[in-house]
Amino acid sequence: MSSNVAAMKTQDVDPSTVTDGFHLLIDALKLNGINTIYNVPGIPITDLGRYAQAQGMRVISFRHEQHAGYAASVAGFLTKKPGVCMTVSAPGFLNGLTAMANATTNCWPMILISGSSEREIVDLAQGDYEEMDQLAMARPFCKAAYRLNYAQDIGIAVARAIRSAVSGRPGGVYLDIPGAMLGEVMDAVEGQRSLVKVIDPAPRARPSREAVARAIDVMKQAERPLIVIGKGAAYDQSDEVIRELVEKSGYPFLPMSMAKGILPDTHPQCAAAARSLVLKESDVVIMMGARINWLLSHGKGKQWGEPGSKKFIQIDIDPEEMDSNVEIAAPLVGDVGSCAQALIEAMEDQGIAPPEAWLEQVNAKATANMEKMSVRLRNNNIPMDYHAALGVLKDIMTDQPDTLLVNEGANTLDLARSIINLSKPRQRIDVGTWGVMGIGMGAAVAAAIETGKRVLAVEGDSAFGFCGMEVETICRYDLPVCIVVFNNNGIYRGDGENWGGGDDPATTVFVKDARYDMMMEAFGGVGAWVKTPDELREAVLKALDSGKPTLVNALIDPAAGKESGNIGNLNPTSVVAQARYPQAKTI
Ligand code: ADP
Ligand code: TZD
Ligand code: MG
Repeated sequence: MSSNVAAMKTQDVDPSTVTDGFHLLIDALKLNGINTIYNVPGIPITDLGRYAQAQGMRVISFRHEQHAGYAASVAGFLTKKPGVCMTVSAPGFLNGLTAMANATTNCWPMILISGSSEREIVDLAQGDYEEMDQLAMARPFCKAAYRLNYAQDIGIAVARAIRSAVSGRPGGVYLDIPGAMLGEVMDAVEGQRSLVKVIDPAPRARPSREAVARAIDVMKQAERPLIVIGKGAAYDQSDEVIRELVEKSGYPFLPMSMAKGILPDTHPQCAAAARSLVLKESDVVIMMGARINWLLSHGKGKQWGEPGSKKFIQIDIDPEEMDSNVEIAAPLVGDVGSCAQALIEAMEDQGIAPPEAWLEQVNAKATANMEKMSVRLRNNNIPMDYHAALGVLKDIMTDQPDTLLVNEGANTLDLARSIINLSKPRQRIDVGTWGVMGIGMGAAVAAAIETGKRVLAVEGDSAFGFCGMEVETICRYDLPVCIVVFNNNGIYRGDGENWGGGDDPATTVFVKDARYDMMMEAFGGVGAWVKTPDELREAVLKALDSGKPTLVNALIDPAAGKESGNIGNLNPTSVVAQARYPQAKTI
């Protein structure tokens, strides 16, 4: 800070010759193409939000920081630019921290900017307003954490934050903003000169020639090959190259949930409906921007067939991901686009084509499973079950491919994921790697803001409860979001009983037939309460047609769901518990 400007009084200030921390931060973000902030106002960042809006940024204010944070992280996933979440100190910061940790876990770029209290007081633990050593708290949950002590460092700090968030494996970055720094005054010309534009923030990373040759050798041996496509591939935005690799190789492919739509789910090589078969029987698996984590049983166990029966080729930007769970026969370190392109070129004239018998086996299984499913989707059971409701939403999404899908819950998630076909990249946003509940409304807001498209959010009633207050945010910004709450009166099922026989309700049930639709009406949106597939169809079509914030409260049979959806096997149990509670066997 130059001392002559530090002593200035308001009446002496010519805003064209001086600037301050507030404006430098806004200028630094804008210079780097970041034009939206997801935030909750309060000391010391209330004015920062106002000034950002005054300077032409889009500032979306939420009711709770966790949802602002989820929105920022989803913006990062959709755009490949870090989404920015802004919070107040200690409690606001901690509310946002969950979302930043979730972003890091999902490899989504996000910057959490939090105001912080007086450093001198915090460091001596003298009890400042909202005192907390935020920088230290943030570190374990992000890729990098920086504190901005002087206005002159804003340019470089924002540049570092952006590069840390998007280069290599993307993730969360924390930027600590002591309130006093925002008010620091600086010469305008010096200030402008201190800003940094990040050139090529996430450089393409090409795999080495040897690594590509090794992968081709493995592909040549394949008799039952498979490509697993993950959300790292969706993030990479190399949609055309991925498609070319899949089609040139002729390999069946399995999309992980947020990779659905890079190639349409109806593509003839899509093996989603034969998932168990391809995981078990394949002999060579190309992992493309997908980790071999719990979502894929760590690449081991019954699901993967005979031990030692597979060879893995793994494409990932992060070399440390290799061999994390199983041996990787051919690691390809680089971005998905460059690795896929290198494989396409090296495949030429190598005679790579899967045996017909394998493709026929996969197709036969997929067709049989789809036929079985299509009967269930057309049922007219009263009360309505998941399948009937999802049959309706599947048809609507097929007819309206420009609509984005947000999805969370347990049964609501697992069934919607497999039933609703998608045909566009980055069309689906869900609970991600952690299976986190409550991401839905933040994701819906970000999807609408970042793409300008319609959003259909299919939410379990429990999942919705984690973020339901953000319907006010959706109404306030008049976003074209249609929320469908699958209301089965509870977590997994709505028919649980108190095993002690007391008056308290079971731990997993909610108020019966709750009117979530009225929550939306409370803020001026449209509510609908539906009990049949026909009513559901009419309400959702009307919502997507009008673009008005809408909540469709869909009554679902409380007995239709399974404990924990498809992952009930992850619940711990014991022989003692089984002996003590005979009911445990029946859920
Ligand atoms: P899914 O949940 O869909 O299986 P994961 O989140 O487990 O996907 O895996 C995503 C992987 O993609 C991570 O290991 C991450 O390092 C990687 N990744 C992220 N961006 C890129 C990119 N641009 N190119 C290659 N790999 C990437
Ligand atoms: N808290 C958080 C943040 N994430 C979680 N995943 C959970 C708790 C545990 N949990 C699940 O894993 S799914 C779920 C919870 C509470 C809700 C399932 O109920 P739902 O869906 O109503 O959303 P269904 O259709 O009733 O199964
Ligand atoms: Mg439920």
